[in-house]
Amino acid sequence: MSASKPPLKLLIAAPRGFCAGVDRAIRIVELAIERYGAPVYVRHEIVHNKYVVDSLKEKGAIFVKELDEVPDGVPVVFSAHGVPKAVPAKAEERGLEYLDATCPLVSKVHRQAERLVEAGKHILFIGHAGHPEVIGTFGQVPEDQMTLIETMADAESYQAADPDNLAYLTQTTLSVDDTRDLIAALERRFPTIRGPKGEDICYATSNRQTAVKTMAAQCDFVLVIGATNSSNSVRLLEVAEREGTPGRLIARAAEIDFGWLEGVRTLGITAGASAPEILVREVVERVAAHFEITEEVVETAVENMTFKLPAALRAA
Ligand code: 0O3
Ligand code: SF4
Repeated sequence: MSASKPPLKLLIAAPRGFCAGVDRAIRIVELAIERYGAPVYVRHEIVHNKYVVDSLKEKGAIFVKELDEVPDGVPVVFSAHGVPKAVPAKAEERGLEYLDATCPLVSKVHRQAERLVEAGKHILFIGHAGHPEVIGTFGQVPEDQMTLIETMADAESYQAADPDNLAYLTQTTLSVDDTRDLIAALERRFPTIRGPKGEDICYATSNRQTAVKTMAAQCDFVLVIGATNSSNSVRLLEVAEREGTPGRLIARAAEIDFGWLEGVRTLGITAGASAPEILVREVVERVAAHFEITEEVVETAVENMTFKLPAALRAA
């Protein structure tokens, strides 16, 4: 007779997983393959998730790092994170058919950057160096018009040539709490600095952080499903850890080390905006093979956001 499994309560955060921008970006690649036939090239991972990328590869997508790897005469999709202006300009120069899967909320930040520069402002951009969204947003304006602020030390040490002519913008997937502190420091040092009307941190990022924060307070351990290069997913683990709950970021269920769950009675599960729900179920199933589980959802918001497809794909 097999020994009975120990009990484990699972809390599952809501909202979690795909946001409207990710849904739209994946749909754009799928529809482009239907419309133009395979292969369709995609510049950069469409979203930062290997499972998503591999599924689209199976359907006929080819992923490349740079536009010059795309042969002439085939369509190319730009990823959800956005691209510098030079990228579509180069595609046009080469006569390439392109579809822009940049999330509309990232494009909104691009337009704000352009407008602020037109108004003569110098922009302090709060974000993480090297991230594709940051590279894309910097590529909307002349190089000397935007400065990256990554840390509190950057915010405290930035020397402005014209302190009364500053504005700030942010990456969409930052920590809500850290960004609030950075903005407060900038506003204290530069009282006339102009900020965005709404928030640049998007609804999906802030909703997932609120949900994981609430859930983590009730858990002994948290599993965040997402990639290590996924900014919003990495932030979810940080939020849980700051609530005092240890956790791990995992790409797939196979990465779970059951040593992590020794003595854990309540396990929290969430997923980044680029992680599909099927990976959440995979994790629940692997955990259920070791424990007698009960499942409960911790819901802090209901989302019903959707974004329109590009006009080229809307037509019948
Ligand atoms: O920007 P991030 O690394 O979080 O990107 P992901 O993981 O692909 O998630 C989608 C979010 C996005 C496209 C930018 O806001
Ligand atoms: Fe758009 Fe936010 Fe999703 Fe990024 S995380 S793709 S900004 S909705």
